Amino acid sequence: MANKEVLDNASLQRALTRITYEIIERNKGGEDLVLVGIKTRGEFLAHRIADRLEQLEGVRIPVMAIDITNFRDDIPDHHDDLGLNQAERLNISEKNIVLIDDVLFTGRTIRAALDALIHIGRPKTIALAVLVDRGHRELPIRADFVGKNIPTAQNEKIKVFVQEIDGKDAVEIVH
Ligand code: 3GP
Ligand code: 5GP
Ligand code: MG
Repeated sequence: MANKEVLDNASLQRALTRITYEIIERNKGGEDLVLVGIKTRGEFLAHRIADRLEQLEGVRIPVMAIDITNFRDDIPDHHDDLGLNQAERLNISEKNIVLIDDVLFTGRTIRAALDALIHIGRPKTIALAVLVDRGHRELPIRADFVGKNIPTAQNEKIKVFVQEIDGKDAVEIVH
């Protein structure tokens, strides 16, 4: 099984910076913006984008992390538990949410995340940012901001490395 690097450290940084500019452009300075990172790696990417937003715009955008495992429709016995205590639940009503995940594949995770968000409030808008879109959607879901489109075969896997847990920033395709 050979791994091929598709984003190295520098290109991953550039992709996150570009997504940040696109989010700023869409949200005019970031008013009422909340970033929601999907655990595990989406949470770290959300914090990276928040840091860039602060550097570029001088505003600190709130970040919330959600664990949508319990909301997935393809997991038996799923139940509505976001893995958040009350203090970790931000007020998302009337906010512009950008959902952030590492890899977009079938779209089921995002469907579950939309369900989870609407369970806790009524956002004004929800957009989606992903580092990698690997194709193979099973639902009518698309990303508004994409780091890199990587067409994959069903049996290929994308490996996302983030410094915080993997010791490096990179994306590899596993054949
Ligand atoms: P995460 O960090 O976003 O939770 O290597 C672990 C990561 O790879 C996890 O992502 C895990 O969900 C993800 N992963 C790799 N291949 C697959 C896959 O085919 N399906 C799902 N659901 N997750 C995968
Ligand atoms: P989906 O629900 O769209 O099928 O998959 C999206 C979620 O599953 C993402 O949060 C991601 O963690 C995980 N996932 C699906 N396929 C892959 C993959 O090839 N690589 C990685 N790293 N994660 C994947
Ligand atoms: Mg993920």
